[in-house]
Amino acid sequence: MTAKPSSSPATVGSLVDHHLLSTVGVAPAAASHADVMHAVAQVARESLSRRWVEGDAHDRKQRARRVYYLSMEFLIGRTLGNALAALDLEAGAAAAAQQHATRLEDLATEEKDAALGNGGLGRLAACFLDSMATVGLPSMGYGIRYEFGMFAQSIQGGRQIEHPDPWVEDGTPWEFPRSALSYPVRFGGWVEQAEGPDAPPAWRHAGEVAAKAYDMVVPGHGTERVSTLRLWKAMAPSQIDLHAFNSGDYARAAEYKNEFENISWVLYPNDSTPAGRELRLRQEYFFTSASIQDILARHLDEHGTLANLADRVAIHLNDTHPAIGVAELMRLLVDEHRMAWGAAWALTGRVFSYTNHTLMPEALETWPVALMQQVLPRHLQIIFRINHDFLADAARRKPGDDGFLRRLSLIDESGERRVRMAHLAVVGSHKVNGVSALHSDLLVQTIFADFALLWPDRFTNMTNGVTPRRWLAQANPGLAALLDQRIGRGWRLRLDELARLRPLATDAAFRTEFLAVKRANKARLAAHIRTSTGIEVDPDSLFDVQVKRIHEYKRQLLNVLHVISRYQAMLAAPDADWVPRTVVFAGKAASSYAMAKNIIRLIHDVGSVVNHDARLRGRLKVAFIPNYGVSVAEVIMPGADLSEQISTAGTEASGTGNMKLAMNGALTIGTDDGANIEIRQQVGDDNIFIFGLKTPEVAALKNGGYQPLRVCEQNPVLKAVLDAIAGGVFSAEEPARYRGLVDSLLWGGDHYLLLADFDSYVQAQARVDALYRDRHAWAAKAIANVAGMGLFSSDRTILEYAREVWNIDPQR
Ligand code: 26W
Repeated sequence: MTAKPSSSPATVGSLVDHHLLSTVGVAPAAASHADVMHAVAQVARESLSRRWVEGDAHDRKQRARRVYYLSMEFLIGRTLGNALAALDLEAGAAAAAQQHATRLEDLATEEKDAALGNGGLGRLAACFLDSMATVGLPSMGYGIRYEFGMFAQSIQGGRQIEHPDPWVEDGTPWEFPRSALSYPVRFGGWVEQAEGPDAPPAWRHAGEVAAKAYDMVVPGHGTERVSTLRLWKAMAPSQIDLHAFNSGDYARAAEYKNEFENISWVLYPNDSTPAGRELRLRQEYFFTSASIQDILARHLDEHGTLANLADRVAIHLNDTHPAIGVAELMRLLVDEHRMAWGAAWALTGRVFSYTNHTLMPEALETWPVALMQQVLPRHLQIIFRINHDFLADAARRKPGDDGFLRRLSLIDESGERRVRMAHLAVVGSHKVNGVSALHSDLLVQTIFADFALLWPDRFTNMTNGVTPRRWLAQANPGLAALLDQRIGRGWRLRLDELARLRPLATDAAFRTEFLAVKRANKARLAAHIRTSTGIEVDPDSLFDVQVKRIHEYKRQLLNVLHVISRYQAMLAAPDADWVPRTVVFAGKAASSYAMAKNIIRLIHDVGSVVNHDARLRGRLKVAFIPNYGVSVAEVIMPGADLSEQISTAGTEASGTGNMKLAMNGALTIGTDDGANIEIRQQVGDDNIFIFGLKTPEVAALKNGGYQPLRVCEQNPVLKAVLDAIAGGVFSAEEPARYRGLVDSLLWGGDHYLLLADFDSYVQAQARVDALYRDRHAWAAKAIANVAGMGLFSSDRTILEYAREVWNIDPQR
C-alpha cells in the first residue's frame, strides 16, 4: 500500500504540531500525552470530515435507499486506534507519538471509552456501524447522546461500587454538533377529537423539548466511505419559561430546564430487566421521534413526497426500545402530513423491521396503559386503533378463539393493562429476526408462536457477528501480524479467508509461533490484572475467562462452584499434578440486581481464600477484573485460553463475546445455547467442549418436577461445595453471608439449573485440563477455532440484513 501524501509520517507529524498549537492550545514541546492524543485525533478528524462531506453529497445526489438503525445504545469504546487504522494513518501517528517521546498505544489509553450501552445489544450496534460503513451501505445510526454513560465499576471490600461516567465532560474530538439541526419532541396533555371527517385529532401537548443533533463519524475500512451516528441531546426550548428567568426566579427557571433536559442525562444501567420508569419511556420516545422527524425531513428534501417513503427508507428497531416509532410514524403521516390511515399503515409496515435480543420473559418491555395515556396520549390512541384493526383481521383466521386473540393483543389485559411493545414491533414490521439460529427458532416456537401462525414469512434469523477490525486487528496486533504473514491481509475485509489457516493447525512451526503470540498476550493480561487488582497470576497457567454482564442465567455462579470443587480437590491431593489455572471474571451487575452483586462478592471472597492458600502453591488463582467495558475487553480477549459460555440452554439469545474469544484463539467450554451451537458447527465437535442439558432437556426437566435437593444429595462433590459456601468457609467474618444464595439453589428451585449441569460441567473441565497438558495439541485446536470464525464477521451479518431485511445494495 503506498501512503498518500497526507499520511506520510512527516506530514502527520507536522499536522499534529499544528493542532497542538491551534486546536489544543499548547506548545508542542510542552504537550502532555493527553494533548498529543487530542492533536492526533484532530488530524484524523479532518480526514474523516472530508470523506464524510463527499460521501454525503454522493448519497444525496443518488437519492440512495438508506437504512436507519435506531438503537437506545451504542457501546463504541475508544475511537482513535480504529480511526487511524481506517485512514491508514497508523505509521504516521506512531512516528508523531515518538517525536513526543511516547508510543501510540500509550496515547490511545488517554481516550475515554464512549460507553453508551450496557452490554451485548449496545456493542452489537457499534459493530454494525463499523460494518455498514465498511461494506458501503447507505446508512445512519440514531441514538441518545447520554451525558453519563454506563457507570464505572470499582470494587471495595469485594463489593461493586458504581461511579458516574461523565465521558463527554471535557469534550470529545469525535463529535460534530449540528447546532442548526433540532426537532421539537412533545409530551403529555390530551387529544381533542377531530373537527370534521377529514381532519385528524389534535394533540394538545403539555410540554415540549428540543432534540439537538450531535454527529459522530464512523469510518469504513478499506473504503473512503464513512457512516454517521446521530445522537440526540435534550434541550429545553429556548423560549421556555422566559417569564421566570426575566423575573429573576432562577431556581424555577432551572427546575423547568432540568425537567426537560434530564431526558438525555443518563443511560439506564439495566440490561434485561425493564426499568419501568416514566423517564425511560420519555427517553425512548424522545430519540425515536427526533430520528423519524429527521428521516422524513431528509426524504421530503430529496423526493418532495412521502408517497414513495418505503421505497427509499428502511428503519430498523434494535429491540423494542424504539418500538414506539411504529405509532410515531403513523402519527406523523396521519396527523401532520394528512395521509389516509390505510395508506400510512401500508407504508409503515414496509418501512420497519425489528430484532428481538432476548427471550427472558422479565426482559420483554411493557408499559402501563395509564402511564402511556399520561405521557403519550395520542400514541396510545393510535396503538388502540392498530390493535383493533389487527385483532379484527386475526379473528377471521381463528373465529371464536378468544385465547388466540388475547395472546396476540397489543394490550396485556391479565392484570393492570399494559402495552406490549414486542407485539407493536411485530405488527408494525415486515421482518422480525432473532440473533442466532436457535434463538430465532425459539422465538417462533414460544413468544411469537401465534404471530408466526398468521405470518410465517415475517420471521427470520440473522446470526450476530463482530467486527474483525476491532476484535482481531486492533485488539490482537501479534496474532494479526502472524495472520498477515501466513494468509495475507485480506481477512480484515473477508474474514472467511481465515479458513486458509486450517492446514496450519498441523504445522508445528506455526503452532510454536501461535503459542508465542498467545503467551505475550497473556503476559499483557497478567500485567493488567496486577495493576487493576494487585493479584499476581502466572502467564503459563491456563487462563480461564468468563467476561460478560453478571446475570443468573449466564451462570457465573456455576463457574464459581467449579472453582470451589477444584480447590477442595487440590487440598485433598496437594501433591497431585494439577494443571495450573487462572480463573478470570469481569462484568458489571445492574445497580439494583441484588443477586448479581452478591455473586460479585462471592467471587471476591472465594478469590481471597484461594489466592492466599499456600498449599496450592499458586496453581489456582481467581481474579475479578474491575470495570469491564470495550477497552478492558480488548486486553482480555487476546489473552484467554478458555472461553466460558455456560448459560442455561435456551436463555442466551446469541452471545458475541463467545465469537470474540474464539477469534482470538480461545477454546470454548459451553452449553448448547445461542451462537455456541453455530460456533461448534464451524469449528467441529472436536475443537470445543460442549456440556450440559440441551434446550428440550431443560424444558423437560422443568416440566417433570426438578428437584435440586436430590441432585445435591446424590453428588458428594457438589454437596461439599455448597456446604462450604453456606457454612462460611469463604466468609469467616460473617458465616451466614451466602446462606440465602445457597438456599436459592437448594430450596428456591434453582431456576437456571446450575445443580443439574454441575457434574457435566466439572467433567468437561477435566477434559480441558487433559488437553492443556499437551500445548501443541491445544494449539492445534485453538488454531482450528480461529480458522472457523469466518462466519462471525459482522460484515456477513450486515450483508444478510441488507439483502433479506432492508433490500439495500451495498455501494463499496
Ligand atoms: C428494557 C430492559 C432491557 C434492556 C436491554 C431488556 C433487554 C435488553 C437487551 C435485549 C439485553 C441484551 O443486550 N441482549 C443481548 O443481545 C446480544 C446481541 O444480540 C446477544 O448476543 C445476547 O445474547 C443478548 O443477551
